[in-house]
Amino acid sequence: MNTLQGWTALVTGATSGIGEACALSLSQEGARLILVGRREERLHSLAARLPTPSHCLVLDVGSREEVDSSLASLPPEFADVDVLVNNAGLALGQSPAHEASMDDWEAMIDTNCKGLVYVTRALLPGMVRRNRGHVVNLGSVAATYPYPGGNVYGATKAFVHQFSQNLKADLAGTRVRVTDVQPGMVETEFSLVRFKGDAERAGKVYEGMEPLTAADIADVVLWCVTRPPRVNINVIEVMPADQGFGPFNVKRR
Ligand code: NDP
Ligand code: 8X3
Repeated sequence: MNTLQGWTALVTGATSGIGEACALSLSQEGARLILVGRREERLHSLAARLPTPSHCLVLDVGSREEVDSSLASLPPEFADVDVLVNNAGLALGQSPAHEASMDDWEAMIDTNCKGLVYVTRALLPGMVRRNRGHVVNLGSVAATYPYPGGNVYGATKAFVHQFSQNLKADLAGTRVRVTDVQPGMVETEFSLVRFKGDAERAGKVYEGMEPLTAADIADVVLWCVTRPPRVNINVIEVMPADQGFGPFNVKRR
């Protein structure tokens, strides 16, 4: 199938996990790709595996200057972005709020909130002008369901949800669509990053259960993007069959 032939998609955080899987599936569907991330070698290695033309952008989405200058100087054949997958993001640590690191909190806010906003604001005017576009934001179940140590990470994903809904309000009547995809547990490098390279602790997160794969989420993203232009999927929440909800945390005396 080549339903996205003639489309250009930009995926942030394409060096790993969900972003890498989204880039692959969008390319397999015919889109040309702009691949964004900080690890240059991984971007080029992914580019070599894509069946369509691609352009690599080595940048930190949390740097407004880098985002603005790179996106303002895209090669002409990649300049009209139709699909933006705002995927770059991370959790750092899982300490209770009164013990958490302020540096970790700032890094999550800079990437998950500010980075997402910078990239969106840079690409949205072109989408509106061409009356064609789709912004897919990677939110999380953590936006809705709090858990111990989720604190600022959950709050950043709640920001992603509200920003997505408010974008939708501004874009009503245009053919620019907005979707907030909210995954539960997906086995990627997410937990390795969260626990700062502690592979044993990261592995325990998925022990004895079957997590989602990055490809499962890429499927969902592709499905949202390939609906008819009149259809906007506002929010989509996806969990592994093995994941459920915790009870209220009542401290009994
Ligand atoms: P990974 O750690 O595997 O991938 C994260 C990606 O984000 C990497 O490509 C990384 O690239 C990129 N990234 C991080 N910081 C920056 C930055 N400052 N600038 C540019 N790129 C950056 O995790 P996932 O694939 O799991 O995570 C992708 C998204 O999905 C995140 O937003 C995450 O919050 C969300 N999510 C993940 C879930 C999970 O269980 N895995 C569940 C729900 C949501 P590089 O380091 O090369 O810059
Ligand atoms: C990632 C899912 O439950 O680890 O967004 O916060 S969770």
